[in-house]
Amino acid sequence: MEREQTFVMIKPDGVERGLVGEVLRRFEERGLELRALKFMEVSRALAEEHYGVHADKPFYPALIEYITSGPAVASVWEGPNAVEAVRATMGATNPAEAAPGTIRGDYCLHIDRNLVHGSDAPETAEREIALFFSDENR
Ligand code: IDP
Ligand code: MG
Repeated sequence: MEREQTFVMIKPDGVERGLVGEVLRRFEERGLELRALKFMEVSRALAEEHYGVHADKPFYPALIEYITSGPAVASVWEGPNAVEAVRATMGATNPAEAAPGTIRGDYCLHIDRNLVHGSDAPETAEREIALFFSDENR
């Protein structure tokens, strides 16, 4: 299986609730390797760029408010099939439907506060890593 990298963000609710260590621990225990880690405020411009594909969705304005509502933690993880491994460890987008044992299934219940973001494909991961770890967003 090919090694790849993926981008993970612990969203502001995860930081606010003191779940940063728990979320990082789950990815580490899964065997993924931490390659970059940063505590940061996500600017409105960065949030809009990151979630650009959702710009025409009804939840978009609330999503931008959510992601910019407090500090977040950005990270890069590497391993075999890392994109899918992270998505499976996070659980379904809607926490109400996420399986117990997943991060979302264990720690949240509402789709508008789902704790964590993980890239959905290797190409997306490349774009998101470049975006969050570019010089101007350091
Ligand atoms: P993902 O985070 O699992 O990749 P996406 O469909 O890409 O899910 O949606 C991005 C984010 O937008 C979700 O993680 C969630 O925070 C938010 N979101 C998605 N769908 C809804 C919705 O129906 N209501 C409110 N927020 C939503
Ligand atoms: Mg997505």
